[in-house]
Formats: sequence, C-alpha cells, structure tokens
Amino acid sequence: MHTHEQFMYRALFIAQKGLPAAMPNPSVGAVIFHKDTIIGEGSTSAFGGSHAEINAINSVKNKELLKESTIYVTLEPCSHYGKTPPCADLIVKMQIPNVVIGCVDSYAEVAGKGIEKLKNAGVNVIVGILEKECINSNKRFFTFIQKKRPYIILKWAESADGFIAPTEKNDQKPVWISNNYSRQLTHKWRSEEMGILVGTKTVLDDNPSLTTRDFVGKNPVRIYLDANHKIDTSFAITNSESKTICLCAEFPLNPIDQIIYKKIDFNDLPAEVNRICVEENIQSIIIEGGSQTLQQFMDTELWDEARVFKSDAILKEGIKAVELKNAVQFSSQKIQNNILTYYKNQK
Ligand code: AOF
Ligand code: ZN
Repeated sequence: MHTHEQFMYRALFIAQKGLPAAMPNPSVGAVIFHKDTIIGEGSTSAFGGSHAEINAINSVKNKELLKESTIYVTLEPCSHYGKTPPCADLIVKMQIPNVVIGCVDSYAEVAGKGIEKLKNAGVNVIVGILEKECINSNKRFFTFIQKKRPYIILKWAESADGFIAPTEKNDQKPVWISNNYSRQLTHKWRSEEMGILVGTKTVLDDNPSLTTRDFVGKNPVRIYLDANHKIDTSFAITNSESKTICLCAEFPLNPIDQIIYKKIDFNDLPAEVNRICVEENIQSIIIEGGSQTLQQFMDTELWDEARVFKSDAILKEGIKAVELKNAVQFSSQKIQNNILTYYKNQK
C-alpha cells in the first residue's frame, strides 16, 4: 500500500526542478496517480510559464484516466487568472476526483480560494500532507509574502580560530577563497537567489564581480552599499554584466550609467534593505560580506540562514568572524569543505 506521504515526497522532489527559474513564482510539484501507476508528473515552468498542474495533466497520455485519479500537489492549486488560467478550474474540468495538497497558498489572490473552488465542485480534498516540508520547499516565496521581506542568507568563510579575513599587515590569502569547489558552490548559491548584497569595504578590498561565472546559472541582482560614493567605474560591480543597485545616503552628482540608485537611511540598514527588496520584487538575497554588514543583519534577527565555510587554517589575527545569535546548527559536512549551515531559531 502506498501512502499520501510517499506521493507528496515525490511531488516535492519534482518541485525542486522548477527552482530557481520559476522565481518569484513558487515552484510546485504535481504527481497524478491512477490505480497503481503514476500516469503524469510536472513542475512549475520558468517564470511566466505554465503551472505544475497543467504540465502534469499535459503529460498524461490517456486523459480519460484522469477521471479516476488522484493529483498530489505541494501547493494549493490557484484560483485566480494570473499569467495562466486557474489550476483549480482545470482540475474540475478534467474531472479529477481527488486532490491531495501539501500546503495552503498564502498569496492573497488564492489563500484558500483554490481549495474552496475544488470542494464546491465536489472534488475530495485533503490538505496538509508534509505541510512543513512543502512550505519549506518555497521558503523564499512564503517569507516574502508573509513577512514582507526577502529570505535572507548570510554567507561567509572563517578560519578555524574565527577570523573572516587576515589583517592588512598579515596579507596571507585565505585558503578557502582559492578553493575551486567552494568558489563553484558559491556561484551556484548566487544563482539560486534573486539578489546578492555586499558592503562598501568588501567592494573596495576584494573588487568582486558577484556573478555566477563558474556555474551555469542566472546572475542575481547585485546590491552594494555605498553611502558616500566611494565606488567608481574601476570596480567590477559597476560593469553591465547584471542589474546593479547602489544603496546610498544621497543621490550622486555623477551617476554611473547602468547603476540604479536608491536612497536609504543607513541607521536602519536591514529594514531599509528589506524595503528596497520589496520595492524591486527581490524575493531572496545572499549577503556575502563584509563582517560588519553581516553582523548588522545577524543582530537585528533579520536573517534566515547562515552558510559558513569553516577552514582548517589558523590566522591568529584578523577581522573577527560574525557572531552567531539565535542559531541552530543544521549540518556540518566535512566532505563539503566543512560547510556549516545554521537556521534562525524561530521564537
Ligand atoms: C499553482 N501552481 O505551479 C504555481 C502556483 O502569475 P501566475 O499566473 O503565474 O500566478 C502566480 C501565483 O500562482 C503565485 O503567486 C502563487 O500564488 C501561485 N503559484 N500555483 O496552482 C503552480 N507556481
Ligand atoms: Zn495554478
């Protein structure tokens, strides 16, 4: 006998394929089960494309079988006319008698109306199978809608003795930065988020491009802090490789062509960054330094995940690494260069 959980796990697995291309739309997985066979599957297409239910239904060869099937979906089928017609209507039209849903959609246009539509049409509906996992599979989407801020990932590398970088006089290059594996992984991580943010000092010291050049993936929107316009066109972050936003205290006298300038209050940095992200529809950001910027987010509790490369190197002195607060350690995988993942310990 199969359980609802087994099919929902499969739907969750399929849903992963849709990210990051579907963002800021959530990625959903749909599995259609008939008697003892899975007859159709689908995930959300790239942003603006079709929803998971349509893709799954389209993949079924014999549409007659739908009338005796169960469709498993990780998210409540939509009830609104967005870029596509409502999935709930399609399910009713195809006469699928059973719908098993992972979690309710918080998006105001849907928010239970999809379930209502199905029930009103006489469909059997079960809600809440692997609910936590389904919400987590679209953590960026749910954070953005429910908390009105982006999902925030803090990322840094630190030495075994807790330094984020050597001091200037001790100009030893940190070993993890030259490591191919960690660099590629960092670029993969960048491709998974809609935005990437760094402070002024990081741009001045490291001259980063903040692109995904070592991984096939989309460049996130670059956001850099530059209160007093110290960063000129000699820095890679100002090139035209991706959309770039400069957060400043006053608009510049000589703006750089391709940069979008946003005035913010630097006394309230995390809240201001969130405001700009909401304005620009940036659903998630990865913050890659420096330590001061990272610490400000950590201290105000406006963060969701911290990914820390822990090196074996001993630096003895340098810039102190970020102090973790309210964090639960999630994983320590030696095989992955000692990457530690923390999640905020929700109150
Ligand atoms: C579904 N199945 O696979 C996804 C859903 O602009 P649209 O038409 O693409 O609609 C976007 C909204 O639809 C999005 O905010 C979310 O509420 C829901 N996403 N719904 O039935 C899917 N991705
Ligand atoms: Zn839909």
